[in-house]
Amino acid sequence: MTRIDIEDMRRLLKLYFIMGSVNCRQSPEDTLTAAAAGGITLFQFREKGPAALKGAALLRLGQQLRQICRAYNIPFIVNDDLELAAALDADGIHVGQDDLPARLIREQLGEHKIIGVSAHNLTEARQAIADGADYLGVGPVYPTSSKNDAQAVRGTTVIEELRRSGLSIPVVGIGGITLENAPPVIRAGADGLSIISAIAGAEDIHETTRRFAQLVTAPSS
Ligand code: 3NM
Repeated sequence: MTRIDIEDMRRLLKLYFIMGSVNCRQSPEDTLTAAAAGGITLFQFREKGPAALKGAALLRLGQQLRQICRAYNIPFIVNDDLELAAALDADGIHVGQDDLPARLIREQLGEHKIIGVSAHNLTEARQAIADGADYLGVGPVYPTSSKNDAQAVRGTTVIEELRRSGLSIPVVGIGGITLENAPPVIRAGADGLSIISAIAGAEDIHETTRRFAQLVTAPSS
């Protein structure tokens, strides 16, 4: 099998929901089901932090979330953990700058899995592309409380810089994105929005997701 088509990747990034059990107000299964029904296009299982599940409980939750994604035909990405990604037969993996380099992951996983890389500047973006990344997560665009070790807030400048430099790789903006502040992220050249708390922490997850989905498909965004 071959690498994911670049335009298919762009479409999948439109509304990229990321979540682990620590991000949820209700059960993770109900949270993901509501977001899936509301129109997310891609999901990342990101079980991080001191209260993160481990071992059998981690695997069990991963299997349940994987099932929900299958039912809604939403590709399932695992954050950072190659072993877990293999155990869950994930569609891809997302890595940060401190994780295994994308080049090694590509060697291990082969061509047909999606590989995403977090990039915070042009140098990291170019390296990730050379290493075989299918998409970049660029952030934090706005202040976030969902990532303890987040880098300095950069607004939309890095996304703009990337596009000005002629890099056409699919890009998703991440960090503090809400319904109110999302439009500039798309205008800057991102293909989509990556969101944890504005969806996982919403009072009405289905309705909030539906509004995000409208925003990323609206011709004026
Ligand atoms: N990565 P929220 S910011 C997982 O800058 C993650 O690379 C970031 O969560 C980066 O939507 C972030 O709740 C957290 O702000 C995004």
